[in-house]
Amino acid sequence: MPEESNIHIPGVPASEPASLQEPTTPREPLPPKPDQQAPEAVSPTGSPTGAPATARAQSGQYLTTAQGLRLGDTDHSLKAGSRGPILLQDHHLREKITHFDHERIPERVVHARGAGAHGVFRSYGTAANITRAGFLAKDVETPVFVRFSTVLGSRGSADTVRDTRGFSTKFYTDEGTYDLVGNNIPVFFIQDGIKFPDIIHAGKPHPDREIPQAQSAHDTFWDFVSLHTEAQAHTMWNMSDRGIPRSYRTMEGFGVHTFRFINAEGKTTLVKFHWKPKQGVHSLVWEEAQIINGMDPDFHRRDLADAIEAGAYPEWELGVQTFPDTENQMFEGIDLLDPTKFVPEELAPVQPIGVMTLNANPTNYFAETEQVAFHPGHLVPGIDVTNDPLLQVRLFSYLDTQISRLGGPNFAQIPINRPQAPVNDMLRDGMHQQAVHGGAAPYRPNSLDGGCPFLAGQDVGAFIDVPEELAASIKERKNPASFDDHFSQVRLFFRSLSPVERDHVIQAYTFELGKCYEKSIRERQLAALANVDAELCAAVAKGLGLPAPEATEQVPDSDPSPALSQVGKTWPVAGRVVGILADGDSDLAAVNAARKAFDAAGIVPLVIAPAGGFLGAENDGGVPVQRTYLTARSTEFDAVVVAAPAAPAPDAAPGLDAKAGAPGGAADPRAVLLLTEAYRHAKAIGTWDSGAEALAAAGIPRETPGIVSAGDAESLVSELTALLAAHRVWERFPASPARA
Ligand code: HDD
Repeated sequence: MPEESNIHIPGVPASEPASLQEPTTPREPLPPKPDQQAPEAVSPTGSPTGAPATARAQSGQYLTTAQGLRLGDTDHSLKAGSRGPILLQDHHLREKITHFDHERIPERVVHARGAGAHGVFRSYGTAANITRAGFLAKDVETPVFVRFSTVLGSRGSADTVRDTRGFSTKFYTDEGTYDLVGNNIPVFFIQDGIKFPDIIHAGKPHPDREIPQAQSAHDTFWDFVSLHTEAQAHTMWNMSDRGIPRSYRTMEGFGVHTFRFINAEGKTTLVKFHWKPKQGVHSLVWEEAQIINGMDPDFHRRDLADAIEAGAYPEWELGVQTFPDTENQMFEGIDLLDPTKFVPEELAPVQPIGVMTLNANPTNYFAETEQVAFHPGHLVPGIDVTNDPLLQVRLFSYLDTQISRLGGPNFAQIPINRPQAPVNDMLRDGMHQQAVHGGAAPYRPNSLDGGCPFLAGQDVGAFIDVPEELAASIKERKNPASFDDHFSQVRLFFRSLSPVERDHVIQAYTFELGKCYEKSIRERQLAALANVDAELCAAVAKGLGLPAPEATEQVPDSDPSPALSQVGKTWPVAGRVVGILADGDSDLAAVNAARKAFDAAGIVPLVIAPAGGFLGAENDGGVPVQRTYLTARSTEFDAVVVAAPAAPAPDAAPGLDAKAGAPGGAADPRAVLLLTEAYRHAKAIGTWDSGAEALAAAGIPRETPGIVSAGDAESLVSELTALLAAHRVWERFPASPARA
């Protein structure tokens, strides 16, 4: 937790507002109203009476129908004779099959694939001088539910595709539910929400064959992006390593739009939200991402659930960049209402205001992760929206989509969506109504129900819309001129990256455009890249075998933002995974010493051997095997230790049935593949002397960066730990072939 501090608003003297708002006393959340509580443990889930809500739904003593009728047979339909036709009167059969037929609901039109987790947000209180949101007062703890997602793919698509990631957080505050529905990229494709169907139709699979799934590497996407230059900013972030995060746990999150904070005195401040992962910011490399999509399409989902189950709770600090709420809402020449622009951290530092810990996996994917309904219009007193035209359209779209996705207007009554503040609405009836509302007068004003419920004032926590003065204007379909610059920040982003990250961007554009069939689309996108950076354009053009066009726009240069690069920093190593290649001939005492040392550093060591079970004697110094050559792939590990002698015979060609590590035998090609991939993906590799031959078999020179060799396990682990902190051995990446 940082030192407690007041949030500083650039351009506003520190003495204003005059006094720090005293932190409010931590409060117990109010108990939900009876009709807003979690469902009874018994009837909807089938659990025994009195069982906790998390009890297994299947743990009741007898199988029943939905009406509670005990059943004696659920395996045989009622037939006219054992070989005869099935009878219509079989009410159990009809109930069972009918319910099954309706088990699916429409998947989200975007962000269909996701993973969720429960947690808690603890506020530092540092923003209490600029917002009166109760959950941002000092030391207030608020339950949260977070859903991470990809944008383009269907619900069953793979996790590690190149795409934007959603980062949605539901804060169950005692002043009402607040949703922060953001992404892992701080800029968006479009400036006005009216174009959202266009960008999504372009990104989704082609309507004729419905391919490709969860990909932007196809003609319709690049057709739109190349014709629509305001999308270049977001696309550049997608083509960078940010488009392929290592884990949901290692992603930053952004609110994207500028929001408005309102403090107790009614003073407003513009803010941009940032989530900073305490685990560090890491990405995959493209080949790794592609391999994982085949080996483990649930990679991100599994990683999040496993970490939480193991007690390695992921944490993010929430921070804000703050800006004076001026009439033109510009900051350092950047229009704060333009969602295709970000504000470099060097110009407006991110000031921490709280920390979120995800500490529980959902009990039921459908009930929680699938049915959770986010909406940027779920606001609390102290936080309001701005006139960003993208946000304005979102305020319509999210409520609307839940009605078709969740089957009606009562989705707020679904357990995961229930507020944890008292609800006293006058919304009535509708599909799937769960409440039994008493009283006779669901309208205002009324005298029959004693005039209840009453309207609240600001003093008792009412949401009051900011009385924003609007400039005299004419009704028109038009953007302000300040939205016209579509290239300077794209250039700023590209030029802020390290050379190796720029190479990755070049390779990504070359890959994606290489998958487009229409030459005119490739040429048009190259024309856009020419306005971003001549070197980038030339390198991609070379890879595509096309001439590099000249720039057509005068694009202003700006200072680079070093904060945008993921290279050159070090991060915590806890939770990183190291594979130890070993076999029966390995020095098992050393392997066990290495496992212990990794464990002490919070790193997860997994032993990979030719077969499962134990290396050596189970109860006498043996080593348990977690992965076999058949089940392991390099992509699961952040570093590899070679503890197997794996001496290849000089003249033996590796064969699939070769026994790894057999003295004088050929190295197993799967072990060799694991090492070559780990090497190619710039991962640290450690050996004992005995592992040197395995490296040689994989063609890995020992005298290259990130290959460490040590006599004892402890020094090896300490050297590898230092390398892991930098995430990869960056200098090992070759320059892009397109640039060479
Ligand atoms: Fe959106 C879902 C993020 C622009 C319309 N959006 C959705 C989700 C995230 C975002 C993270 C998944 C929520 C979940 O996990 O359930 N969307 C964004 C961001 C945007 C953005 C950061 C721009 C800054 N979205 C945007 C626009 C529109 C939508 C401009 C419509 C005009 N988004 C939707 C939606 C979804 C959605 C159709 C699909 C499922 C849902 O809302 O609940 O309404």
